[in-house]
Amino acid sequence: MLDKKKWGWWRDAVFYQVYPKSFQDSNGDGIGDIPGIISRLDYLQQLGVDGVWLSPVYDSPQVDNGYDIADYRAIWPPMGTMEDMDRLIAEARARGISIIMDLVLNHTSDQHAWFQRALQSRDDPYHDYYIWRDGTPDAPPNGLRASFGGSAWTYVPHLGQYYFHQFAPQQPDLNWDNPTVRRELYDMIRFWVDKGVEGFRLDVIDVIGKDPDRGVTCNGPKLHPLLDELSREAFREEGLVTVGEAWGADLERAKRYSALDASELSMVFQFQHILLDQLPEGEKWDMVPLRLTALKRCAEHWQQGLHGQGWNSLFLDNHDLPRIVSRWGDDTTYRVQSAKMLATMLHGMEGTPYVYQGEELGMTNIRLPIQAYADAETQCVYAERVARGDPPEEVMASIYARSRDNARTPMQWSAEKNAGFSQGDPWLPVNPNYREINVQDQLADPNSILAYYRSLIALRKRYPVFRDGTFTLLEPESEKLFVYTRQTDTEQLLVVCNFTGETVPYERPAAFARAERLLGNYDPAGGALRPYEAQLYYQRRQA
Ligand code: TEU
Ligand code: CA
Repeated sequence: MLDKKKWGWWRDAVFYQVYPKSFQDSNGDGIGDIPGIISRLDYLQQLGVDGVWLSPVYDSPQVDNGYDIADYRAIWPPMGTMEDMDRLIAEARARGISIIMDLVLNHTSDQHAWFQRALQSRDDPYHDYYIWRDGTPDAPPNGLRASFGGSAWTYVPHLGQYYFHQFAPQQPDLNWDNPTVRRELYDMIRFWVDKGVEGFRLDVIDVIGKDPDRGVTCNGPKLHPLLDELSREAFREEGLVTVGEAWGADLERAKRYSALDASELSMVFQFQHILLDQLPEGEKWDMVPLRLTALKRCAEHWQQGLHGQGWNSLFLDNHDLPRIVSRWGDDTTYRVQSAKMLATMLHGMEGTPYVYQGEELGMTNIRLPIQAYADAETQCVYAERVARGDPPEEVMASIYARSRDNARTPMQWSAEKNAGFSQGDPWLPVNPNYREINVQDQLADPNSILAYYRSLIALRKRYPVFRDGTFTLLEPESEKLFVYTRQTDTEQLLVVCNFTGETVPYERPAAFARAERLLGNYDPAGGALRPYEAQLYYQRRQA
């Protein structure tokens, strides 16, 4: 077990993201809940993870599945009670698992008591908790657009003012210029630390320093001063792990976020790799094929750039992204091989890996009729694009590939009713492939994707080179193979991945000719790599 009082313990950790609504329902209402998560802690312990990042469980009207918080200090009743939450923290800790809460600090729900007061009058002290501009109904302050479509400004007639929201109109942005707001948030964070929470994932943290009047949202001028204060006031508690979601992070910014003096955060989720298969000036719905050389260059940039200067997070999946096996692997013929290959590619790198629920099973994307998508973002893009004249089949093709609901279908525990997720009607359909893809079968199969993840996680803990080694890209020009080494003075690792469904000729470098094979998704053979083959080789170095 890791010593979580030691600064930097998270460099040896592997985290697992739970999306509570879809993880395990315990009472048949079709909604995953905290008692359900508790009942699956043994599973997570067996997998070997050190912490769980819990997507929001706070009280919420669920316009955005809990990323619209109505009360930061209460649990959404269908999710359970505060006693359940206390029990989850304790039961997890007893298994060496830290609970990492999701902090949504940029906005609240419009149902939050603060916003309800803010709506009452311009003179209410809570009014200034949010961002308001005077105006007339037909003239918003500027043309800023909200992330889920439409204007970022919503008019409130009885106040004669607009409020600002970067996401849905039901998610008004908090006014970070107001010191009282910041104090409230820091106190709230202490409330959870006192409960035994050991870290936080900070939702859209790179937009809190915004300057909406100048049209600036991401990476605003006040961002780093605010983060510095946040960290000083709320996080410098010994051992807390903090990971910021930062779509706008480049390498220089990430160095600052994850600086070794702990002045800001432990690490950030950056998305440069995730943005590679969309049109540079477009949205995620505007898809282009992934070029492997671009992915490799991106990995090299981050691996070498943060080495010794900051810290990477490593992820391919989360609750906002399509399933990686459907995206960059092959979710039909080579599903098992390609899921293991993608995991090998990622877990061989320097940084803290995050496994998103179901990724360890090779869960895939889903196709639903448009009415069945629960996600607000999906509904918005459909309405907007069909209205502007895009053929509906084209819009649906993008949704099948990119909708956030791909990641949110219920966890597939078994071949039983509703995949063992719920006795009732699941809030979002279960992927019909649960009879072939589920935990129960994979636990019984030593060659399963699940077993492979367990091995990868265990290997990271056995060999320091996974944490410390320098990264060198080999075969940089290949559009088929992703090959790299990690090296320290005493150890070296070779990671070999075939990103195609073809057999590709390949010889290991001489330096690894006698290396030990740690793990792979095929029995080793010489001279070529089979479809989606991945191998990990290890060797001690002579001094
Ligand atoms: O996501 C941030 C965000 O910008 C997303 O809208 C993202 O761009 C989109 O999902 C990609 O298609 C965070 C949360 O992770 C997300 O679930 C929330 O909806 C959002 O913030 C608002 O809180
Ligand atoms: Ca339930």
